[in-house]
Amino acid sequence: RPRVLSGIQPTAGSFHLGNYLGAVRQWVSLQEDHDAFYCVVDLHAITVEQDPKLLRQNTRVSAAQLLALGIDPERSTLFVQSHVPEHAQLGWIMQCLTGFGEASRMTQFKDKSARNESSVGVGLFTYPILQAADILLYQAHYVPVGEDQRQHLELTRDLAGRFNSRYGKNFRLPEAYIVKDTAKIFDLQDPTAKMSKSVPGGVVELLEDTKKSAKKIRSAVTDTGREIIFDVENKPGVSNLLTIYSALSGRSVDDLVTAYDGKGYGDLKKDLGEVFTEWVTPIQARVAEYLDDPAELDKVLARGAEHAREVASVTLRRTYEKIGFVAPV
Ligand code: AQP
Repeated sequence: RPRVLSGIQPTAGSFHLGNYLGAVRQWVSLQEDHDAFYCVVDLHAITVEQDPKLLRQNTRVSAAQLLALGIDPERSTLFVQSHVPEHAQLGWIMQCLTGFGEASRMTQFKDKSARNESSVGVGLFTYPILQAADILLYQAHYVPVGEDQRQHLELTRDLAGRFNSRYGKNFRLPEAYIVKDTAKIFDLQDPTAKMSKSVPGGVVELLEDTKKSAKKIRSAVTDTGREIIFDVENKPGVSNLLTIYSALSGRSVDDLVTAYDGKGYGDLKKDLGEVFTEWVTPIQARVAEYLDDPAELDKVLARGAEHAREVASVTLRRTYEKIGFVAPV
């Protein structure tokens, strides 16, 4: 079975709709017929300052959300990145292979560092290189992510190719797995920008009070005119709502456009609020159940890490050998 790997940061506690529709939804469907590895990337989280207590809590909350959203630990390997030290170890090797100029071209770093001018650490800069190590350790065929990660995936492929040509074939070149319709979910207040936890306001969080989400959806910025049609250029706000509605309800965008013919933006938003609430309420309940038993949750994660290490350690050992490190006796 082809292998997939992906990760999600535990920084905010709650995932948002962009994380779910852009990535986690695909994780759930891919586990059916792939050898899937999914991790909560806590090493990535500390590229910006974290409160230790909150980080610990949010890591468990993230794992609980993945389980509640449908990741089955019997079928997928679910683990916490810091439980598998090979990530940091291969991360160093990948850093030594990366050009400074090459890393400087990453647009996510440029955006994030522009927003946090006072506290930009080197870790934020090298983040995509650690991400490359995350992927290459497992020899993943596919990496299910949102559109914002495409450039990082290209870097991963470049680094893998460079290593292979310098030291001999060692890494599989992974492909981004990006589902076009939901590749980029937009902010409800600014439908030309991606929904992102660092720009709160138009972000729908899975774990917030559903009344709050419904209100955010009701007050989403829509476009001039009155017609409910899918037209990303001219009607980015309405198109974004239709994308979300379609993904959550399973109805096609065309079907929705027909159903809302002659109705107003207000109707669409009110109904989408209800669709979201109905979808997320049982998920919230399941998250609470998983968090009620953190010892059991930790056990699931420990089992995942054990399996992940079996795979990761083989790649790391081979990589050390190719580089010329003397193996310990
Ligand atoms: N708006 C989005 N649309 C589609 N996919 C998205 N992803 C994130 N935002 C959107 C995808 O979610 C996965 C997990 O992402 P992450 O752990 O890197 O989270 P993030 O990038 O920190 O999430 P944010 O909200 O985008 O945070 P900031 O503001 O820090 O960048 C990834 O596959 C990502 O593509």
